[in-house]
Amino acid sequence: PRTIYLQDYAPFGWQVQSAHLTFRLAPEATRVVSRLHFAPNPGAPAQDFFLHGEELTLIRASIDGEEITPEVTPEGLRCEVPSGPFLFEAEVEIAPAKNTALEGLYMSNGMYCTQCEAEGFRKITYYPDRPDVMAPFEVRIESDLPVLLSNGDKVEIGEGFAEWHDPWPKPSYLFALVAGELVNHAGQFTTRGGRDVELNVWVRPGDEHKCPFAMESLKTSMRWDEDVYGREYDLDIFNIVAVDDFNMGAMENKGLNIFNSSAVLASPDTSTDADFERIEAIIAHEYFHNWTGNRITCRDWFQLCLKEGLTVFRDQSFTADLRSAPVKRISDVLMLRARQFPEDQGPLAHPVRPESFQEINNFYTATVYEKGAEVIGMLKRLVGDEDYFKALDLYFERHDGDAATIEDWLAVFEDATGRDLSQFKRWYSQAGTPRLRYEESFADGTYTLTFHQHTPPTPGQEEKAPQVIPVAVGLLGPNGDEVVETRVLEVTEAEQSFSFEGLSAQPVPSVLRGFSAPVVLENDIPRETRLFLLAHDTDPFNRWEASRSLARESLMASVTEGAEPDGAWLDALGQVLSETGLEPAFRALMLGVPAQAELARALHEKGVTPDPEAIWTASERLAQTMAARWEGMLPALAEEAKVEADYVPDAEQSGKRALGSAVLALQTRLDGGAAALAAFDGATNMTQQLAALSCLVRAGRDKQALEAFHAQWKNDKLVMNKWFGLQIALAGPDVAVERTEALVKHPQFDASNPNRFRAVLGALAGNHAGFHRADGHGYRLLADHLIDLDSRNPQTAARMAVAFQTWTRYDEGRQALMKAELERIAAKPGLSRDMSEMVSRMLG
Ligand code: BAL
Ligand code: ZN
Repeated sequence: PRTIYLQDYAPFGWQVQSAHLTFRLAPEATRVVSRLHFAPNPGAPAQDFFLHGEELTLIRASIDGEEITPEVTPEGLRCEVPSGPFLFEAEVEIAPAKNTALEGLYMSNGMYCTQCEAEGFRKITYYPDRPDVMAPFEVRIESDLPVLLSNGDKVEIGEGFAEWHDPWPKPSYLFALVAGELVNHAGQFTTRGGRDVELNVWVRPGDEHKCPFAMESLKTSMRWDEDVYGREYDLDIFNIVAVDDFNMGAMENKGLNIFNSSAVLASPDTSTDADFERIEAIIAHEYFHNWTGNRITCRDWFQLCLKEGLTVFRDQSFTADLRSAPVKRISDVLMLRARQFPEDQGPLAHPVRPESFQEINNFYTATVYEKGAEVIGMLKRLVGDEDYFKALDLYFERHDGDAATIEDWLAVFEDATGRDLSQFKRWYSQAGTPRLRYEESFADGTYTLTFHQHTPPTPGQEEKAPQVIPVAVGLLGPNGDEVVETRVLEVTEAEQSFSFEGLSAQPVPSVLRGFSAPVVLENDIPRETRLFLLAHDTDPFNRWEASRSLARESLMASVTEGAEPDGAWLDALGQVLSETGLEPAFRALMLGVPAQAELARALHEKGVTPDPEAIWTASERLAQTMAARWEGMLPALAEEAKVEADYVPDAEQSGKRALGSAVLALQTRLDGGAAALAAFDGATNMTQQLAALSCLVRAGRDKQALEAFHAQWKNDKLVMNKWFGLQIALAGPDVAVERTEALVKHPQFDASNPNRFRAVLGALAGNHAGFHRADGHGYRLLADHLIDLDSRNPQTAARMAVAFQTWTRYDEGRQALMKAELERIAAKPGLSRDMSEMVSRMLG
């Protein structure tokens, strides 16, 4: 396959002055008639006229009314064109019902929908399908279906047709069309500038009751973007549509966001608190794209982080504002470490702005999204809030309507703040997680911290230069009082010292507060110091971090030396758990212990080959010890976690339920499932029901509860995904593979639905000890299903192949087995470009 390079960027030779599309919808033979007004692009180099187009049947084409016979290849169409402006017209035929890749125009449960990012529009018609070509679109849809939607504002809706006009020039990846038997949950929003906006959440009949939360989240997002970023909505209508078959979470198409139904439908009976929070965040994320992505888009796909990193950062800030900022930060870091660190530290490592790709779909990664958001967070920390918003105002003013680059983004910050960001730019170009270490000295009242940084090599990048690392530091006195409040130190050199004067005694440092940079802190901080920070740190993140690292070390000692869980840590943590002044959600997080995959990574970093079975055993033992040690405390915690009021998925109630679920998990270790059975029977919402079911699965007492759950929810696809996933994700290592094998034969398993596929095979990949079973059956099962899915839906298959990215971490036997599966996938005739790129990168 061809590799595309950032350095080869060249503008398209023409502008599209307007795009007019007519769709005559039919499942097997949809006709798309396009009328595109082109004019030469004055700044572009000379080039052939080439339009992207894949899997299209060309019916006819003309230029200025004259029929032409273009040269058609599997990638597109080439023809001679006049030297001035011209009208290009074409008619093509496509088969949405046969589109299993879910890119372009496809069908889901009898409805038509589209997914065009990144390069799906070329499966709809011939077009310069690249983000720097922007045009206003007029769309006419002809169909007997009752609801016909596209981007922008309504022009006319009549019997069997609808016409839409989007006045905002947009790239083709933001095009959307929906047609189906849908019902709307309607709402209204008046912007602060006085524009009345019609809001709709469109769903299949029967799902109406699952819409109100999404609608409220949308309004809250619209208000927040006005209040915090000064950004208003710019059309008279905003539509959201829920679709069952969708590769991603959701898509920010201009004025017509299309959502995976899992990211929009919510009700207390069927959704957990975590689902509600996720839905709120995704609604916000897609809405925020209207400015960061749509009004200002990306020049090319290498700049994907320009819109995604910024928009993730914006949705994270939104959730932090609405809920608990410390809890949100800890959750985000957990996610970053679970998903982005393995990527950054393995064969798939790539810069936040990659420099080459074969298939752009493979770069919708945790690095582009989550590390991309961390980079924005660091920039804000470095320049301060006031200058950050000054720079953002300038960004919106200067680049509205542009397809911009990272260079544009950084120039805005340089111009608004006077800072030189040339070194900071390395965060965009250097892959890998920087390592940071510090040394302390104290003399004559002066305390000095000396930092050392380095970044290990990553594929294609042997040498790394020092990066700008904002390190938030506070100092605590020997009695636990804070003697120096949080200060952001800018570490820019490989080695660099910072002094604090006028101290009466040697302080205890609290370093990297709030996880101020996405780095690995390599210090072996003494256990006593961590216990001290756990007890006294005023920074909630570092308080949590102290406990987490003690947990990690305790578990690692268990794995490598068979050590008992660390009693001093458990006692100190017990103290924290009984601090009723601390919010329940925070205490619930404190009760979490490192995931088994996190331990595997930590062991690997220490030069120890991780043994998945030993890690599982140590984790189980720790949970058992926690329960026994805190037995006396559990009833009081359970009492505190009780919610008497009607169900609301807000931070306060969710926090209490999270604490209650964590307590129930410990209780189950003591009573073998009695309390969990009672909780399951008495559950009044999905959060409680699923928490109880999880406990029963872990305890191996799940048969009846799983049957009851199935009987209750067999007709609800989203809830059934939980049923499928849970019993694999939480199964013991000896049964996870067998359960997966049984569930893929279940009549309700449907590999063509990405949510169901991920629920089942993703759960297997996430069950560390089960997936890494020594005989390799887990590997083989996943590979079988990836090969099968790749022929129909390469995008989802390739993304799930990352389960193999850590293969070199394990023992020789497992390495050989995983490598063999990767090679088996690679050898499959007709393998997609998506999968072939992923597998070859992992094999190195
Ligand atoms: N642009 C793809 C989906 C999202 O990041 O919002
Ligand atoms: Zn996004």
